[in-house]
Formats: sequence, structure tokens, C-alpha cells
Amino acid sequence: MYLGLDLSTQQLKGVIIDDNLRMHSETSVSFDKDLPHYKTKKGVFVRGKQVLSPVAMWIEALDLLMERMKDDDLPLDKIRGISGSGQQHGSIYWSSKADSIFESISDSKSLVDQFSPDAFSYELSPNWQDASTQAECDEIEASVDGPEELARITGSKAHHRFTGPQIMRLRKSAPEIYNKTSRISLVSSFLCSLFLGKIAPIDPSDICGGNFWDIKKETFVDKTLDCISGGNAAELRKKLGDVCMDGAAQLGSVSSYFQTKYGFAVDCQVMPFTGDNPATILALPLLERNAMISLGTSTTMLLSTPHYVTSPAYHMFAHPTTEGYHMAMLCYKNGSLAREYIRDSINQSTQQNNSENDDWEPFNNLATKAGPPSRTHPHRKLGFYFPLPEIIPQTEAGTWRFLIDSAGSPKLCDPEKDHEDGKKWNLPTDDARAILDSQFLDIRMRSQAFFNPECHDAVDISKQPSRTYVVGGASKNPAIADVLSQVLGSEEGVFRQLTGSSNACALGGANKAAWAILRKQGQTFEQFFTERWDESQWVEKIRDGYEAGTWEEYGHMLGAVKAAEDMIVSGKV
Ligand code: ADP
Ligand code: XUL
Repeated sequence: MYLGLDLSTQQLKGVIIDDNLRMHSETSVSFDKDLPHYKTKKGVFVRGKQVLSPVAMWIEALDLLMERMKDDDLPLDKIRGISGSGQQHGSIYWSSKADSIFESISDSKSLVDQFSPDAFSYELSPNWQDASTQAECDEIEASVDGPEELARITGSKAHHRFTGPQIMRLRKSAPEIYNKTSRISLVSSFLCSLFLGKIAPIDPSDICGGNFWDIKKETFVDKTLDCISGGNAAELRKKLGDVCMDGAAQLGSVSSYFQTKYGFAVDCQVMPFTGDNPATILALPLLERNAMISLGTSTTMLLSTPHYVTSPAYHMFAHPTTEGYHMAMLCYKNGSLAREYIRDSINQSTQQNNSENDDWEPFNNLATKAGPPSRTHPHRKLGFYFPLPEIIPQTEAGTWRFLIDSAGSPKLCDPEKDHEDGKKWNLPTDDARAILDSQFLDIRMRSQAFFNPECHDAVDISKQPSRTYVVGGASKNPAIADVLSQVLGSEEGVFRQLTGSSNACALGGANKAAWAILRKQGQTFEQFFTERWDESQWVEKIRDGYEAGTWEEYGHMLGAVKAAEDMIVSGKV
């Protein structure tokens, strides 16, 4: 058996799988519900533009998760390997007392009582939803000649949530905390540390979420470290510790605390933990030109590619398991939440249906009835709904609706008012199709380079995924799956994961642990997984993918998406 964990924004999840990578059990702890005394909302505290989580809550959640697994008689004694994931970019600040606390850990007390507060110099961890570090991002980009160059070296331009800008903000705003910090972990390496019984190294993929790692050279970037640390790159490098470049490295046995308290075997090995997105691509054998779209709280698109093609428009990370490969990623903050707002306003406006507020039926009917856009159709529409400041395009919160004219140009539209040529936006009904079209068109626009790096024609049909896998809460919605399939195409179709779809990151961690222990000499993760893969058991085909004509019509909208986003970002709306 193999254990995979995921420390996400709202929950800590644990899955156990067997030698054939079949799901044995899924267990979770919800922070708001199960640990209400921390008073988080959706797992975080929001303080203006800052978003933070209490580290003690995560530690307490780990004992609670383990107790639940033990109470359910799960075979913890049969677990041979543990790996997992954490929300990306979050940082944990250890004090100089951390090492001795690890050494003296006792199973007669809880983890939280032993670690908190003394093991930390800061009791909070900045969360990926944080938007407070624009000044730091500007400085970091300037330190290497701008966003393109930073993306070329580190895989990403500077982002508010990235660990480098977050460390820099903390150093500037609370130097006493930064100075008292002896080590900095990412959420992934922090959770790994608790199992390992000492501070664990960061893995080759999650290290790429900080704006301080040179992906090609596999070293820290001195210029950005210098900028982040205020001139003491060597000291910050020490705080971050070594990076373990082997995703399958056996870091050591699970700590005696877990052996004695929960019955883990003495030789159960702990492997490096990675970010939740890199772990998600390990939930399936994701091959080149396959796309994975996660429709959870946020939306992400993930790809595995040998091409290192960088741009400030998206992210590249080193692959968590497979040398020579990279994980390309698009990450949107406003995924489900924005769709929920529209669903709610539709339900409120159609109370005669007696729709429950969380009923998706009216939203789905409207989205389906509107149908895909066409150049001969007078009402091509785009709508950008960002209840939270958005990552891509990087902008403040807001809502923008556009009507597209026959030449393909977007015109900002004031809803319910007649537009100059008689076109109209009906509120809230037109929002249903508009949000889905616009969300998926943005994914298509930004991901084109990966499917056919040589070709620049937006409507070349070779420029689509070979297949698309959808996971996450909204992937079970048929109307959403329809629009996704129509916009993005996919030669072989759109597939939904059958088991573990809402625990894809934890499952990916468990798969990584199994690969690390069971692989044959030189066997890649993909080879190992494909050997055990029985498609009909793992995924179901939910849509055919490429629809001739429709896909091309969506292609003719891409120019309008780019133009509309440029207007939003530049404020010229
Ligand atoms: P997380 O990213 O927090 O792990 P999940 O993958 O569980 O979240 O997805 C949760 C989201 O899925 C919710 O915000 C909800 O809006 C969305 N969701 C759940 N069921 C549906 C549905 N039938 N249609 C559309 N969205 C749904
Ligand atoms: C990725 C990102 C989010 C978090 C969610 O860059 O910020 O997807 O990893 O947990």
C-alpha cells in the first residue's frame, strides 16, 4: 500500500492505493468544519490583499487525519511509501528551535502541542491567493531585465503569490521575523518534514514556484535571491536548503512518532512531496499533447511537455518525476467561484422555478441553449467575471462584458442598454454561456504554443490537444463539459477520471510513492503507470472533442479575447 497526502487550501486529504495503483481509501479533514477554533474562512484569513493560513491548523489537521484513518482500520502498517503534495508557493518559517523539537518528538503528546509555537518564527503561511506583493514583483523582474527574461530563466514572470515575492515582503515588513528564521519550507516540503521527522528538501518541481530557481541550470538564481534577500543571497539560499532533484529519492523512514502512534512500519519510506499541480499530472499517465484541466475552486490547465517554451503568459515547472520533461501550467483564481456567482444570480432571477441556490440546472439550460458563437450570428459575446483579482490576465477584481462586431473587434458593453448597432446583453441569462466561452477561450489562447510549437495559425486543426482529461468538482457538470469540448477540441475526446477525481493531487502523490518503491531500473513514471493502466477502469470518455466547424468558429474569437484582455489590463475600457 502507498499513502498520498494533499495539503490544500481548504482540506487535508489522504488516499491509500495498492500495488496496481487502485484506490483503497480516501480520507479528509476540512479546516473550517473540523478545526473551527482557528476561525479560518475557506481555510484562510484575508487581511486586505494579504491571504494567510495558520500553520498550527495544518499540524493539528495531520493528527486528526491520521486518527480518522486509524479509526477506519486502514492498513497503515502495510504502507511501504509516502509522498504527497501541498498548495503551491506557500512558505513556512522555521525557528532555530525546529531541529531540536524534531529530535525530541514524543508520541505521548500531539504534534501541534510540540511544534507550535516554538518551532516557527512566524505562525502564518502566505497563501497562493495573496495579491499583496506588486512592488516586490516589480523589483524582482527588474533584477533580471524584465518579465520575459525572468520567465526564460525561472519558467514564470513574477507573481504576487510566488514564494520569492512573499519572502521579500516579509523580510521588508517584519525583518525581525526574517532574521529569526533558520529555514524556509514550502507547504509540500513542510508536510513531508512532519512525516520524515526532520526538515525535508524541496522537490525539483515545487522549487520552480518561487521566481528563484533556474530550471535549465538546476541552480538558484543569484540575482533574484540577492534582490529578495536584500543583498544576502547566500543566507537566503541556506534558509531554503538543498533541492532534491530526484522525485523518487527515498529520504528516510517515517518518523518514530508515526510508527508508534499510528502503526506505520519501521521501513516505510518517505519520498519528496511536490506541489499540488505537479502532483495532479501524476494522477494519470499524462503523455505529450495530452491536456489536463482541473475545474476545482480555481481552474488550472496542465500539460507535460519536453519543450521548454517560456512566456510571461503562463508557467513552466520542472516535471516532478520525468527528466527532460516540464509541466506547463495556466492558473486562474476565478474558476468555480465566478461560475457560482452567475448560477446564483440566474437562480435568484428565476425564482418561479423554485430553484435551489446551488442548483446548476437553470445555468446549464441557458448555456446550452445559447450555443456556440458564429461569425454570422449577431450576438457573439465575451464576459470576464473576476470576483477576486485575477492571475491571468493579471488584473484587479471586476466584471467586463464585450460584444464582438462582425470584424471580430470587442466593444465594451453596458448590460441591458441597447448597443449602438442594436445588440443587447440580457442579464443574467447571457452570462451563462459567456463565462464558459470566455474561460475556455482564454485557456485555448494561452496554451496554443504547446500543441504545435511550429505552427502559428490560430485555426490550424493540428493545434489542439490529442486528448483532454478533466478533473475537479465542476468536471461532472455536462453543460460545462460540452462547452469545454467545443472550445478546446481534442482529437481523441474529453475524458473524466472515474475514481479520485476530487482527490487527484493526493492520488498523484500516492502514485509517485508507488513508482519510487516499485519501478524497475530506469523505468520512467509514465512507463510504470502505463504498464498498470486500464483505460476503461480509470477514465470515461464524456465528449468526442473536436467538432468540425465549431472549433474553427471559436478559433475566430481568439483575436477578440486577446484584444478584450489587453483593454482590461491597460485600463482602456
Ligand atoms: P478544490 O479545488 O477545493 O479541491 P473541488 O475540486 O472539490 O475543489 O471543486 C469544488 C468546486 O466544484 C465548487 O466550487 C463547486 O462550485 C464546483 N462544482 C461542484 N459540483 C458542480 C456542478 N455540478 N457543476 C458545476 N460546478 C460544480
Ligand atoms: C498554482 C497555484 C494554485 C495553488 C492551489 O500556481 O497557485 O493552483 O497551487 O493550491
